[in-house]
Amino acid sequence: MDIIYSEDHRKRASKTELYGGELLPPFECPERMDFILEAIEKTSLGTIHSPKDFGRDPITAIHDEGFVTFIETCWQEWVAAGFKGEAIASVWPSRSMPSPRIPSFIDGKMGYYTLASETSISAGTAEAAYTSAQVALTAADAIMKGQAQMMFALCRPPGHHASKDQFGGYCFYNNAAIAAQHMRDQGAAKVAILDVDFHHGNGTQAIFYDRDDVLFLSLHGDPAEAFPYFLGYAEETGLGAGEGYNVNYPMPPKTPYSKWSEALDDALGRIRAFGADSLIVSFGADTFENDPISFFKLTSADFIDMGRRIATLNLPTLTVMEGGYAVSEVGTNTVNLLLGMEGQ
Ligand code: SP5
Ligand code: ZN
Repeated sequence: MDIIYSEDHRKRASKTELYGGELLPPFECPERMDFILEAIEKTSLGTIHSPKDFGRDPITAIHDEGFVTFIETCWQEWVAAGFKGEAIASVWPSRSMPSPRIPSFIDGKMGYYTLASETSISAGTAEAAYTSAQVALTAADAIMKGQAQMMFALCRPPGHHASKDQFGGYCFYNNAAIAAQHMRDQGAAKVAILDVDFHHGNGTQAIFYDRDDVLFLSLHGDPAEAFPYFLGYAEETGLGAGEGYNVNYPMPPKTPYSKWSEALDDALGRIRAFGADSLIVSFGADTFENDPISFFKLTSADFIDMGRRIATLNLPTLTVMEGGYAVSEVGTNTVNLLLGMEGQ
């Protein structure tokens, strides 16, 4: 399976994550890619290619124009305001002040466009996020041109928490959603997005919630106990034309693969019943038992089986990298999934 990857992700090198009231080095760091590249090099998985540039239009096909402009200009405005740290939101249009207005001052704009304040914006974030979307688009495009049945988009920063007009959860542009829309525009009638990152893919769910042409399924830590807390419950099944096209599998702490894979099998059955003609896997290695911020109990070997089961769908498949944090196994586990998909 060929891989699309760009060194531009290193431009996203934020120094701070708001975690438990402290500003710590971010879990979502450039070294994650080094672990994955190192593991890929040890296999004969495929060739690594640089992304093409599809421009800004496929990004604004999913994201609000004002939001994209905000991502592009946030850091400059933050610095110009005289702030010394990285850009972090501190006030929101919350339940008791639900204003639809977009403030003109950057501190207010931050609140409008942020969904979770653990994620700081810093120099180079916009450029890295732009290229990450191009990585997903390039891989999707190769599949749609029939150049490959399976592709791996080694995206960083990740994307599945980013909604139409909000960033957070380490995500800025929703790479999987952007790729899904590109597939639709290139002739795929029905696209399924299977999100197996530990966290619920709230951004992807929200983006496609009222649509019946993109089926979204997510296996994740129960939002009552895990980020993003405010979306990802089983009763969220879609809206309007999208009713029945959103499927959530929240699972409790310590869920082992024996339980997790029952949900996977159910999801695969629904993808078959939907009649998807292409599949996007939002893949996070943070379901691993030793992930520093998650609570499932998958082992490295489980990722091989996961890949094998997904491959039984026999669909053109784009795997998009989402989360999975700085333990060296993030490389092994990612490669295991891909090898499993290839039937190895
Ligand atoms: C792409 C992705 O995986 N984003 C995840 C964003 C999670 N950010 C919030 C992390 C808070 C973790 N709290 C866990 C407590 C562990 N003891
Ligand atoms: Zn995650």
